[in-house]
Amino acid sequence: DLHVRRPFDPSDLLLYAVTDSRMNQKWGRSISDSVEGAIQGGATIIQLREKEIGTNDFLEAAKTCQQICRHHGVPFLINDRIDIALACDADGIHIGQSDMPARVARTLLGPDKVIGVSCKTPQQAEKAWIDGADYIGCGGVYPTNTKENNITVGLDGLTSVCFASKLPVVAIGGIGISNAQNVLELAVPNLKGVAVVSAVFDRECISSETQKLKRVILDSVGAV
Ligand code: TZP
Ligand code: MG
Repeated sequence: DLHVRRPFDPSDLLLYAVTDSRMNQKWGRSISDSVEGAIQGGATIIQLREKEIGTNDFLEAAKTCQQICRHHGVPFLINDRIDIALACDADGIHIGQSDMPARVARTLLGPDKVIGVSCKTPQQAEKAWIDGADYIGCGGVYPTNTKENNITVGLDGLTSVCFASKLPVVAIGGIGISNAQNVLELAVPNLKGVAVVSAVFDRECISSETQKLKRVILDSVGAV
């Protein structure tokens, strides 16, 4: 049954697509069309990241995306908003260092939901591990225009975050077709994939861009 939730697997982090409504507006498409496109192109997990809409619109978008993702058997996470994740029965959340601590989020969400935490340092990674997170998002690896005032950690910072815990790590920030291989050929065992916004959503055809990126990722992972 396609609609049954399956447990989170670290390999789900391989091609992690993070939505951005500004890019959907720019290209004149709906959130559901863009999420469908990313999944058709081979995205392995979707995060709904909405920084500029009200709670009700966020919830409606979340319910729609959750249905699409569950239909395709792709895990669906909500950025920041535990209340919205619970309300739409998302598979989990992704939180940053200034959001609620993962330990508290775990108490609210229970053992079965996925919790991802953004980390830039080994100390933050260790804390995420102790707090009961399921994975770490590490970045910005490269400079990006998608997130303002985001300090980059580079490949060295990414490597030290990976070494700080046993949690699976997904790299984010300025990653796309041209440099995904540089990230993945670090060949650190718990580095499980790349997370992208503009490389898939700020493109004319989301599904074909996602597909091209997936090819690069699979070739890079296969080569190490
Ligand atoms: N967190 C760290 S960098 C970033 C986030 C959400 C934005 C990544 O966007 P892009 O377009 O893939 O560089
Ligand atoms: Mg946040």
